[in-house]
Amino acid sequence: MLAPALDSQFVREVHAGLSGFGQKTLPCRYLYDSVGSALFEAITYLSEYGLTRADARILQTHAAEITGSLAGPLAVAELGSGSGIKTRPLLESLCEQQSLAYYPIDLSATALAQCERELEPLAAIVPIEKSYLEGMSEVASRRRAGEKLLVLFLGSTIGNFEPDAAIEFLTELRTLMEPDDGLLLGTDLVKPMDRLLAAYDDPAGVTAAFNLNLLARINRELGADFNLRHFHHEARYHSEAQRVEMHLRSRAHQTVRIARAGLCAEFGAGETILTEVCHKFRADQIAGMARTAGFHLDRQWMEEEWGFAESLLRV
Ligand code: AVI
Repeated sequence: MLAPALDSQFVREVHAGLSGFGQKTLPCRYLYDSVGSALFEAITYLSEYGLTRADARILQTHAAEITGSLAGPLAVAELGSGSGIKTRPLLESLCEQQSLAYYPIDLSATALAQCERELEPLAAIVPIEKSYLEGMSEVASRRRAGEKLLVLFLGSTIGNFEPDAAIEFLTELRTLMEPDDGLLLGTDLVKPMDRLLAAYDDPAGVTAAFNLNLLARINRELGADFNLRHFHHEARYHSEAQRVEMHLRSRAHQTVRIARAGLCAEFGAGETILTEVCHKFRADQIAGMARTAGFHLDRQWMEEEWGFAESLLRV
């Protein structure tokens, strides 16, 4: 049985990730509290991090083609809407053809409010403050007979899943969709290691601050006493796994007390906490991943300058 202190999922996951032997880990979704979300937004403006701009360029340039194959009554659901800025060209193109229902799904009420402000006149916006799959169940229950659904999963967030979990997630998503529905999936492509390492360890230290804020969040919310100066940010690239890993490396042997988790976590000098995995894809792998999850690849748009793909998958 869990001790009474382990009463929230955050507490339980921090406890599980930082106790015991082996690689310490923390789930990457906890990077995004209000400070972390603001720091992530800042990352998207860094010259070293071209991912978000490449994603937006594809949507801007190819909006009409992307939406052209989706005639008929349509609803759009977006997983992790963020501010909604990137989505604007797609909605603009779609609302020229018809009136539109748009369901942004996000755990952050702040992001949903911002998204509503950004996109309000373009569509009937129904914000859903839930996890992606819970939100999608709600969308499935609200859709009208004969209405097709376009699901947007942009920004290469799929790359932050472990490969098996990505397939499992896409498979579950597919069960909430109907024949002829579309999934627009954004994926960052494999590129030279020096570019990737600069993107995840920028010289201004914004990504370092984003990563270290996770420890600050545990201090704030769980009464821990992490000294942030005793850890440093590290980005590693594993070419075989095609992924960047973000770690927090302990500068010395130390013990950290996490009051609400009832835990004293010990860190050896040089020991790391794995906080995020960011997979990079080759075009053929995207089609394979789609097939395994029960989709087929209908069309694909590439951005060559940074190296990003937008794929329209069909159920
Ligand atoms: C949200 N996600 C797609 C980002 C990425 O590139 O994997 C998160 C990120 N982590 C550090 N920089 C950006």
